[in-house]
Amino acid sequence: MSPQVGFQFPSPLYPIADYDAAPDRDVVRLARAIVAAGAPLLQLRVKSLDTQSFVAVAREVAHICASAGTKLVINDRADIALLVGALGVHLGQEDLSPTEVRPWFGRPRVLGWSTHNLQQALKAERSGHVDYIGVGPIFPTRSKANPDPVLGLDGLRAVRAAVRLPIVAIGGVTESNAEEVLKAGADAVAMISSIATANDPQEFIRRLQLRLATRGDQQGRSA
Ligand code: TZP
Ligand code: MG
Repeated sequence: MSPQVGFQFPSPLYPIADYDAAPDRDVVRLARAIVAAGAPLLQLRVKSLDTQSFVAVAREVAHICASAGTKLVINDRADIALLVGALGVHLGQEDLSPTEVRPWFGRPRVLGWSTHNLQQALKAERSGHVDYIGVGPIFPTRSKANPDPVLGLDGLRAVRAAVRLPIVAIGGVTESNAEEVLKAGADAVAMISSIATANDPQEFIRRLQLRLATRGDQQGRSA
């Protein structure tokens, strides 16, 4: 099946509000800061709550996103994404597969799939059900339990050369390396701990969005 074209990341920064990484586990507050910074897209990642509590948090975050026009993606759970009216779901390799989810998670809803090597990325593209892929971990990370082997920038370049789907790079991406990751072919960079541990997450995101959005101009000027 030919790759789906259509989805594009609205910003080179894809912030993830992670329940376990959030200060005091106040992921709603963290999401509010991300939205207040003007992020057009936000992923909510909750690994350690029961389903009812996850839904309650997701409803709150969905409300905050809706009031600001921020698009919301729910990690792992397409059912919760549907329930709270989120735009999309981000699935991992151990979750329900895109083939299982897409029939009831219809377009224009967005389906992202985490991939950790070239074979998985090619499979995502061939499936025809995936709107974007996560690729990582690019660098070592502590935000994921049992992470797959680090891909490095060369691994990212190899995936970029092989697939047309939009790529969000994840794993160990920080303010200092984000630009080189984008240069290596990612369309966006996802961050968990850099955002959650920032002194002022709202100010951090505002600054980083500006820096990443103008990086083309800067490269042009220095060339
Ligand atoms: N998938 C691959 S690495 C990762 C996920 C969810 C965690 C990224 O977190 P951080 O803190 O930005 O390295
Ligand atoms: Mg998952």
